[in-house]
Amino acid sequence: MELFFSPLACSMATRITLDEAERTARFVAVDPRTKLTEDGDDFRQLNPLGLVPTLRTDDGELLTENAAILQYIAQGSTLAPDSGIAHVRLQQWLCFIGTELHKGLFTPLLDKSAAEQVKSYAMDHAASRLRVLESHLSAREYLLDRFSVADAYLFTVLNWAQATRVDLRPYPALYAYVLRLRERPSIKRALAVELPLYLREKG
Ligand SMILES: N[C@@H](CCC(=O)N[C@@H](CS)C(=O)NCC(=O)O)C(=O)O
Repeated sequence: MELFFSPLACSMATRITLDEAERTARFVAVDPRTKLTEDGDDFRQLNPLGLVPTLRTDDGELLTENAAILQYIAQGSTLAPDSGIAHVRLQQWLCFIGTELHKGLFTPLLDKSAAEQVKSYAMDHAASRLRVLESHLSAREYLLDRFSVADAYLFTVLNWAQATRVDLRPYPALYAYVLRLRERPSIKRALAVELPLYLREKG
């Protein structure tokens, strides 16, 4: 498998999941500005949107979209329940993270070209979304009954808060969740690899 990623981007959830599932892949960095891979190839030839994560499977299939890639890697493991209500809850959380948090909140806040009005519109919806998580996590350790790919994705997205005006401290259960997951070995290893790459890329 080959994972096309950019440091600390949403593709970090895939790195965490590969580690949790004890699966290996070749990691190929994509420069988000030039859209060139570290091999010097034009990433848009693989994914016309130029978005990470993109995964090339051992069978040569090209997969895009976090929710699909995470579940592909976690197939057959407890990281992604594939039947019953737990499967439906997993879809619920992956959709919530991908739409309400990733694209709805953090993408405009992190986009240097987004106008202030766009950022403040996104912020208008932040508290209600974060309260949903606060309420859910105040009674549980993970989004589902045990660590799943949804936690890998949620951690990755909430990790961006420190680069934005989103403050997680008024949400004690959510804040504790992030601090707890930061100590999880797979997440520690992912951050140890990707943070230096991110800092180098930022110059
Ligand atoms: N819908 C896609 C979104 C992926 C996405 O937004 N990736 C970001 C990094 S977190 C990206 O590659 N951004 C580069 C760009 O917008 O040019 C998914 O869920 O995988």
